[in-house]
Amino acid sequence: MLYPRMNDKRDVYSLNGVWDYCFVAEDYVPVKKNRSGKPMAVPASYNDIVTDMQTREYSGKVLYEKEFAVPKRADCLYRLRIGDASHKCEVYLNGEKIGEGINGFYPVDLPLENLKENNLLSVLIDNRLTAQTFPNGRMKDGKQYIKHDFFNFTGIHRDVMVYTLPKKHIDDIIIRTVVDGDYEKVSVELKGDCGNATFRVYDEQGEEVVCTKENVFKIKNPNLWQVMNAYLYTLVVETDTDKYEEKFGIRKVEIQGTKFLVNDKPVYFKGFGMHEDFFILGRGNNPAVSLRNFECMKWVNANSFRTSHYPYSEEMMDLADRYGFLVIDEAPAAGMVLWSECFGENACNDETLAIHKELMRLLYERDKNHPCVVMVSVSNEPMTTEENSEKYFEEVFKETRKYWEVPVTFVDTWHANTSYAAKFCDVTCVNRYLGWYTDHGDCSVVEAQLSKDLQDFYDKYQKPVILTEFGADTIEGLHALPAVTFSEDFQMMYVAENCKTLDKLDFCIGEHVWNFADFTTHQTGGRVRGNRKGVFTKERQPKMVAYYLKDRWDKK
Ligand code: BDP
Repeated sequence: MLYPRMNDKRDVYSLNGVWDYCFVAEDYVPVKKNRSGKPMAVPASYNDIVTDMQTREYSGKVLYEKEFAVPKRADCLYRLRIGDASHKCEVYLNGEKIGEGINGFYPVDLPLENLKENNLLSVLIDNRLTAQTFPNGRMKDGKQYIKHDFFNFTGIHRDVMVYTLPKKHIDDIIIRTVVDGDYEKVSVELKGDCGNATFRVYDEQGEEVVCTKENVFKIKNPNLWQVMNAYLYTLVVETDTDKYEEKFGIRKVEIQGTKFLVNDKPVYFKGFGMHEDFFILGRGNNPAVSLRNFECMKWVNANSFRTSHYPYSEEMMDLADRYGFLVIDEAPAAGMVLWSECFGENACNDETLAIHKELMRLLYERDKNHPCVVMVSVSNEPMTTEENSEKYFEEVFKETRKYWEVPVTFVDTWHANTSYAAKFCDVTCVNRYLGWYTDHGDCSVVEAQLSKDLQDFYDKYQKPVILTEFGADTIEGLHALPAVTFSEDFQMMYVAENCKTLDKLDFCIGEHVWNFADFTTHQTGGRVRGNRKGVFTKERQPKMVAYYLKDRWDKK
């Protein structure tokens, strides 16, 4: 699956902007333009744009429509690309169904076969979460219940494009770099009707370093893609009829004992779990916000993040490649609680498993060429204390490893002896809120409890460990002596206490503070304008703890 890029063989037309949207009945079919639509921005969620609660928190079907026209050329094929419509969607062109998106957070890429002079594109979204959607949820009496701690943002969240392809074209490019003794082999696999292909590689100065007809070639004295010191080559593949340009980095990922090696050097993961979330935009992709996120992470001396709790935009992944961040690429499998059949339609079942497997494959299709992806997470905090989760995750891991060559994990909230799925992980990833959700306000419990928990995991599985979440809700500007919870003083003490403990555990290879920035959640008693565990505010300004981390991570 190639991202739409414009060149002398391919056109790209943006359909971003103002669309029409409205809520529709269960059996609605968009055979002709719906005249009751109101204006809505794309890409964006509608939830934080509207002013009434019923619209903000609506669960059901939502119709997005856009009229468009593109220059018609007889010599090419037209396709539609929606970066993400959350969650499931059906797509209609001029009243005819042309395909669907099985889940939010993934691109929908469909042929546009019967384009007219003027066209109507209708995207019928369903934002309801059940045990067969990702994330999981539950509908009861028309009401949405969810187990995860982030808002169910709805809308078309990423760019929408119409693009053209030559009739004989490259469908996909898979780039593999082999870093062995001499660090230099690159192999390119092409899919599609490619015929006679030429491969050219340009370095960052724009100098051509390779020009060949062979799909396996060497780069002399290559620059490796290094953590926070990325080096990206540009591969240009040209066939008789088509051309495509893809960036790649040369890097090797390996686990040796308790070490996670990138290009043979051990790395320590310093960074965050995050969310795609910003004022008014909701989950809408915005390059300025993404860049501010990266600049803040670089400033604080982070070197990595997890795409908690769903795949982030392709544009974010491109930026991570360019900055040199290590990314743990997470599937949208959050809130997975029920494997037991007694829960009937509320239980995860074979259908859930089939979709989960397909989402792991689609993640590979989308992200395979990104050097930043050094590990894949199949789920966040599933209820792996349920016996049936063992078989389920065995299959999900097996499927994921069919595609991905990088280490595979999931993020656990249970204990070494109670988690049925911990054994499948290449790296043990654990979330802990000791002194926050347990022993609230008492940082003195952290050291003993955290060391024991992590040591137990290590003793049992002998895998390196990352503390993938720890954090404390904090209201910026609130200070307290002694440090009580929600103050900046407490957050700093809390984070420092966890970090100090990790420094004593040599099997521990990383710390991801929860969260990079404050973010929107559903309304519950424990959340004041959402989750406030950000090291940065929602405006992307540092809280006091950011200065502690900046100093610590500079030295680490
Ligand atoms: C963890 C979840 C994360 C939440 C966090 C919290 O993985 O999504 O936001 O708790 O409660 O268990 O802050």
